[in-house]
Amino acid sequence: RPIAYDPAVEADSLHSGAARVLESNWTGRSTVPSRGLYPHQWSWDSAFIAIGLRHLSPLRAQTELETLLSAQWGDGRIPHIVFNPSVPLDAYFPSPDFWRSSTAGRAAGAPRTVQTSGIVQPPVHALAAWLVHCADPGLSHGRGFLARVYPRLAAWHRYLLHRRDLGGGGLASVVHPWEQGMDNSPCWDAPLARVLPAPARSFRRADLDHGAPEDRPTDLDYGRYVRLATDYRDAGYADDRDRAGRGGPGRGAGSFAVEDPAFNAMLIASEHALARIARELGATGTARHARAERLTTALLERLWDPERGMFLCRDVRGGALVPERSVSGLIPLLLPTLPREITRALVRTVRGPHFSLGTTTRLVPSYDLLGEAFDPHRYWRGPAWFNTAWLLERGLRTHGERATADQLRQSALESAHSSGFAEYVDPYTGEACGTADFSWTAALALDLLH
Ligand code: 9YW
Repeated sequence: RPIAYDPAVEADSLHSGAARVLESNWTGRSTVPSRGLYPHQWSWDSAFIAIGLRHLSPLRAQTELETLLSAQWGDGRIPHIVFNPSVPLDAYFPSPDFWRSSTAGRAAGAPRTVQTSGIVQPPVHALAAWLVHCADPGLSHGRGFLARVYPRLAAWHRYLLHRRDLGGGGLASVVHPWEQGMDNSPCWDAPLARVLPAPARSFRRADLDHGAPEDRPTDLDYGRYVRLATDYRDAGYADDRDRAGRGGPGRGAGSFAVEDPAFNAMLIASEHALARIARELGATGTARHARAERLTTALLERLWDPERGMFLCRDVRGGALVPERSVSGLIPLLLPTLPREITRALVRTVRGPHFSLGTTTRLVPSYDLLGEAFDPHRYWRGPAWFNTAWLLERGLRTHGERATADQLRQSALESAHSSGFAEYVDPYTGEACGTADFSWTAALALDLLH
């Protein structure tokens, strides 16, 4: 049921509440997603956090991204977690002694002085860097912010476009559900079914110390996550395409490879942002815009489903599209140069019965309301998240869908506030799920407020 809300009265307290969350989750060089559940630095969290932090302190926002980029590997990958050495090993699983980045990742150029995971997360960083720059161009120029981050962001995109084109069609693949960021999305059920789960007794989940089991992925999911990560680590985190195909179903590194619409849309949006950064630094940026266009064409060719009116995931190992509707398939709305008939279809789908934005749902659910696997409380199998709301709001605005964008913005602000900056919410009621005082919820609410 919608909660009574007076925007004028609430804006102040929303602003100060969000600032308080970001202040208390700041560690000095970066921001943790949540003090209890996620006590390290996460890659795409930091990008979203920087986007909000720029309104409070452009310097802290720049530092957030610089800290993340200083943990970049020699092959260009930005790790999905940068570990804080002062946090006890058992506070989060998988911990640094599981990933063993500085030894197992040596051939891939893992840093020696900082411990990280060996997988990646969605490449929203160049977009974040550009937005952070725009918040205070004077400070940015003075500190040489863009000049310092540009080569690292370019290497990151090079890694994804060259080492991760596992399907050979020009798009980047993820090799683990954690890489795409929507850990237990029903889109992974079929591709993951090929993966032999690691025995439950071989690891200890720390997440259940903080989250309700019915809001979190299952033990069986975790067994498969652990197997995939272990195999990738034991293969030295190598992304060689031939090796990736060899393990065969159920065993060996490379049994999971998926082309995901949101991951690739963020890459494309970031490539456009890199073009702007290049121009700001005195280059033309033309080649980057052209590459973004080629990627947009590949996205349409490989992942668009005209019948469902949205993008789907491609299971690279199985060789087919995954017939599940996830919010991921709506996020390409973010792209400025999509053909008009595609954006129209996406807007119809967002408002239609599978996502029901503006009719029965307040925010966009992470998964198909009519899908068999839908669960309004279980993590990425139905609940609404604030980063996807932010991406969609931006997409709707980009394509002139002002009324729907305004509506989504208003609901996101209300839900962020009334849920205590929850990690995610029930898409129908806005009821808080997961952990409270979640950093990207606070940061993106702050950004939507401005
Ligand atoms: C986990 C930190 C991360 C997010 C992911 C989200 C979750 C980690 O938390 O994954 O232990 O489940 O799925 O997108 O970056 O906020």
